[in-house]
Amino acid sequence: MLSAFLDSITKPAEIKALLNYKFSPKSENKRRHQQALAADASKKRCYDFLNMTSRSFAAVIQELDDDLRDPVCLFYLVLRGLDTIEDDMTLPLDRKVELLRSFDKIIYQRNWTFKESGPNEKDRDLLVHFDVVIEEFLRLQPRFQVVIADITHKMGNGMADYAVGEHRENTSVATVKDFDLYCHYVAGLVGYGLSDLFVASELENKQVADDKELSNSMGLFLQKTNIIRDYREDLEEGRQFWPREIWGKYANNFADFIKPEKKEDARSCLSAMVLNVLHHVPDVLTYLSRLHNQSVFNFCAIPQVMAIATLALVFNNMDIYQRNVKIRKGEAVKLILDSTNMDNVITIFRHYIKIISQKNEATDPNFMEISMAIGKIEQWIAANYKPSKVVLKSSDSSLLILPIVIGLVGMLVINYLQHA
Ligand code: IN0
Repeated sequence: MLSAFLDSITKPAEIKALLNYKFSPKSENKRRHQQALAADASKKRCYDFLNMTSRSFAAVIQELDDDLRDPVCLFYLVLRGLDTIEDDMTLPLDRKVELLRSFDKIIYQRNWTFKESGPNEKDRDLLVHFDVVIEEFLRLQPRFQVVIADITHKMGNGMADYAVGEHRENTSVATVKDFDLYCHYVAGLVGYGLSDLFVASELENKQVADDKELSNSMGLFLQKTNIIRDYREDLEEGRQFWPREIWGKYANNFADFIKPEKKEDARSCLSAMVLNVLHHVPDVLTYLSRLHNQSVFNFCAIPQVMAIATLALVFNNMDIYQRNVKIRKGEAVKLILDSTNMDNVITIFRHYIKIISQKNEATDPNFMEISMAIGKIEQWIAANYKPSKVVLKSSDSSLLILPIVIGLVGMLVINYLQHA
């Protein structure tokens, strides 16, 4: 926590956001939710799993309105179970494929548990106690159950196809089309399922679920950004998600990009990957602009603004080939607090698109195409958003925050002296 403050020490707005986040009172939604959990031990175990598997995203799920909170929580846990099986390199392939293809039936089997995950699988425990998830899944209204089972069926089979080597060339995803298909299975389908859950809850209009392309883009934008960011980590774990059709233009071997002598090819390859992701932005903004419910809007907008911030951070950033890069906690918290309406979301996207534009270099082979993709995004914004009143307070907090910064530095000095 202290290090999060230190990382943002020169960014008063982020310090303010961190303090705000830490000390803000609980929302009405969350209070009601926690009261309900106190009276329902079995449901509480599901939320404990949720909080274990994803810290910050779990908080966002728990802010959803009552009708959607449990369905989305269970959807998330079921997908996490499926993901853990897909991810596990210690499972024999035929066993893995059998599980993936039948997972939509497994979630209806009371008392089913799974102890075969590798010891290092981080969500092994979730599958060991999966009976808890299944029990709560079976308590959902059938209209929610069918959505979750339908997506689980499609995703499990898509993952199984990839696991047996379809759409791949050796260890690598082959074409951009294959890349889009893989991301559709693991993330686009999540967009389909969530949109169906929103509509089933009647918190959103039918229109939100009808436009499949937009729901798909919501997932692809997140997943592709993660795939770029995680180059090094995935490489070390023997996974390759970047399509050969893109990286093959710049190297013979996917691992070559970590070599110092390949630096310029690595730069070009990275910008080709970022260009591919930028194409999804207009769809993302269109989808978000169609949402009506406040809790659904926050839930959907937060991961998307995190992704555009991450994309701006990784663009032209050679560090991704050496280590994990992440946006500062203070930056993330500021984005979470700001993502409450479409005007703010547009302002945020504009900000990061501008950063990408400034990092775009005329010597890059993708310079022109990136400029055009950015142009398209700006056109979308100009056509759909009249320049409205400034909604984000920008620098007016910098003076207010000064005493706080001084206080923090004081705390640090005291802390240091105590331990010295
Ligand atoms: C998600 C998505 C998600 C949220 C809201 C709307 C969505 C619409 C379409 C597709 C996905 C949508 O968001 C989470 C965000 C998340 O988990 N963030 C991590 C941080 C990180 O870096 O991983 C966190 O721990 O906070 C997401 O990434 N995915 C996801 C999974 C299930 C559900 Cl129900 C919603 C994963 C993925 C693969 C991108 C779909």
